[in-house]
Amino acid sequence: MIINTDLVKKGNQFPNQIIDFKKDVDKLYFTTSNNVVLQITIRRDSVLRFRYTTKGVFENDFSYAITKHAASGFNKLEITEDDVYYIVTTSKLICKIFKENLHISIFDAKDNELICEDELGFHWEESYEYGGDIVKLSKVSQEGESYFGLGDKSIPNNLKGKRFENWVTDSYSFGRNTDPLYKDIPFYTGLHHKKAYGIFFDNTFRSFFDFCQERRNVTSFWAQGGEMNYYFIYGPKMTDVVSSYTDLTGRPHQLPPLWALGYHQCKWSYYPESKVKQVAKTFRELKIPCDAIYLDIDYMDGFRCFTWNKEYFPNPKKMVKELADDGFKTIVIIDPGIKIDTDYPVFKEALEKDYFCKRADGPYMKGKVWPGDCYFPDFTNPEVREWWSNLFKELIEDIGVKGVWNDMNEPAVMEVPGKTFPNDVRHNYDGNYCSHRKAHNVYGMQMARATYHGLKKFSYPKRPFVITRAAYSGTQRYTSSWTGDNVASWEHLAIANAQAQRMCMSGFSFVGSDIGGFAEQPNGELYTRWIQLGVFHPFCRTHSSGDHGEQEPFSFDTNVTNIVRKFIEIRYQLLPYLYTSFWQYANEGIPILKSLMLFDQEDHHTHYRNDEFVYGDKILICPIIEPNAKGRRMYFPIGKWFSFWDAEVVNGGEEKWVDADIDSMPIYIKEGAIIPKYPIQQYVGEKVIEELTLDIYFKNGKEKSKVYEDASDGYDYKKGRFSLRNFTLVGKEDSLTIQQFKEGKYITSYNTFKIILHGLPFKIGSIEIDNEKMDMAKFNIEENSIIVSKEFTEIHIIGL
Ligand code: MIG
Repeated sequence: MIINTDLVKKGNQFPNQIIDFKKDVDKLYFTTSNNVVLQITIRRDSVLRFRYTTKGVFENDFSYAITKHAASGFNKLEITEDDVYYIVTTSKLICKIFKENLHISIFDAKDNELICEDELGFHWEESYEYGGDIVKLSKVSQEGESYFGLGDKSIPNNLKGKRFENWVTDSYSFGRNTDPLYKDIPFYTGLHHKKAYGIFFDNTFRSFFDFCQERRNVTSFWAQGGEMNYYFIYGPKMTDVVSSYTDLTGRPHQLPPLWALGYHQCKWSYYPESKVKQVAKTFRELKIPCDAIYLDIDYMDGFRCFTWNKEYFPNPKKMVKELADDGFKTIVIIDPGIKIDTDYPVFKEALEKDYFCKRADGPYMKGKVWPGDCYFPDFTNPEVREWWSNLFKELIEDIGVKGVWNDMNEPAVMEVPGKTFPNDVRHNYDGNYCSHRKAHNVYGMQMARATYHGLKKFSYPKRPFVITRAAYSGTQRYTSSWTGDNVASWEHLAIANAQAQRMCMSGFSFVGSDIGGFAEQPNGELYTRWIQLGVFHPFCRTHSSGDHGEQEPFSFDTNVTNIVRKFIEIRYQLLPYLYTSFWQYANEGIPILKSLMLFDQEDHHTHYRNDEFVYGDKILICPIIEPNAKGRRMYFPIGKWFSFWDAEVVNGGEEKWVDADIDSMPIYIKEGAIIPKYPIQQYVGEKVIEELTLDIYFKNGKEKSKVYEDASDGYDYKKGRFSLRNFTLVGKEDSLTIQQFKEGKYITSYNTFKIILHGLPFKIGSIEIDNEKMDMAKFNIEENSIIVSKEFTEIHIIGL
């Protein structure tokens, strides 16, 4: 008898030829002679799911990423075969499965063009250490293909030529190319021959993506365990790819309260109470709009979650109320680590109820974080999540806190290799018991989810607000996010721009960076330039570690304060515009920031642009990201653009120099746009909006704009109490027509619009509003404006 005790490493294994095919409603099963099964699910005509097992049977099908609200259903499904392939045809796609080796090729059903094809296709290595497989897949990179997405990677837009790792990590003071970072969003978009498709690799193990780095014409992805399980999402428009991806992984369950789109001020840490109040007061004295102020870890008693340091904050309820009276919402931090302290009720209860994570052999997962030695709730256990959500009752209902900030939820552990839990820690994973290898990347997401449910419950009838650092695909349903511990440097300003754009194209739009930088200290110029970018990010918050001095809009010289105020005021004026973009994102998954290739993928120049982006769908932004700049070169997408500052017109389709001294930045409005504006407020709700300004930019042609409004908070909008104004502008050489079509039952507080006309190529002879001639004496010549009823259906402006 030969006894071989050495491991036989077989290396990569591959599927053999297909020997069996079965169809079960929307699922197709292809079995190979070596017992590999490929399951293809037809989710929609443009969305196919591919799932492989090497054991003949599939594991329980469970995903934290896929929402139960995802659409399904298709118009066409036809399956044919010839000697070489099985051919699956929907109304959008043709998918060929090679009988010989299970390789996949996918074509556009309209013109038969090749979109995506396997190179080695699915293959695997057995995982001798942990059981199961290391699952791998490689695809051919098509000619001229570019790659985008993948979450918060700190590099310029196109991912081609690079390799990435997904393992949610506390990356203090990360830099360009630091990988991995705080989030795992294993979703990318490929773009070639003007067509875009997406791949979402829904596998929570440590995963890797290689975009033509290892081999020039090959893109591959693999994970250290779990299933090869990915969704192929066809566009061909990149916005449709992102939108379908968010249909699968979800969109925010409700709009944020409007105040959450205001300006937020944060620091590690504002304490004691007198300091918090002084900061708040200074905002009001200097008339710098601000809606939220944050309490970092020092508000707690010995860093115990759900407690207060009574020396610094003797009466939190009173303080929170006084801040609220002045328009400030208080947001507090909550970390996952629960201090080991038998006199601490949260600890005691979790211990009694067996809610803490344990190591493989039984001991608790003990780790050092801010409170000292801690245990950590297993947020992948639904019962733990429910318990956790209830812990927010007092903070929200009683004390009046309006938002919660989840930090350190990678989870971060101090003074250990890897800065997180060891691999052997056990998790419930909603009944799919597993080790930390599988649960790590979703731990933070499940914590944020539990926090969100608590806030949703106790903030009712108002909307919840949560912010998280760690995330996996789907986290956008519950919470906003920031990009973690960046640095006050010019390079980081550029990184913040890249990360926010990348998060948006990865389905997660409610994001922003620590404005000014978390570590180290910006000078006034850097802070100013960062604010200029930050006010055009969906989430807008200054935050700093505080080790290096003050970082508020008024911590620099008065010139900085004045410019910063001016830009925060622009954010507040544009709130209805941002809110409309958010509504489009929450409804249709349309990214709030559109990198230029998302805005116009047909124009190949856009594929290589990084700095410029479109805010919403009408405002082109290009931040100044270098010191001492008096302007910069930027690319204008095809079409005409009006300067926000003086309505000067620029013809797009090329790169141009733009002046932008420190008090300015390049902001351009798309021709034909109708931009809604509110008056400047010091906080949302400070004023009753008595008039809505509509800035109208001429276009020779047609353009549509929308304005969405509702009660700014609460859930009435879900019952139809919203106001959606659909505007259609049609400009000709000697006339301009604006039509309004209104939907929804919400009645806005204002009764009139102030319409300001920009760039009319003709002199106005007469104006008709709903077929009645307007008295031209009412035309404000200085401002080029008219006041009209908000109920108008058509304005007709006729040239002389
Ligand atoms: O170990 O709570 O990213 O925003 O101010 C640092 C203190 C913990 C990291 C967060 C940062 C926060 C800080 N936290």
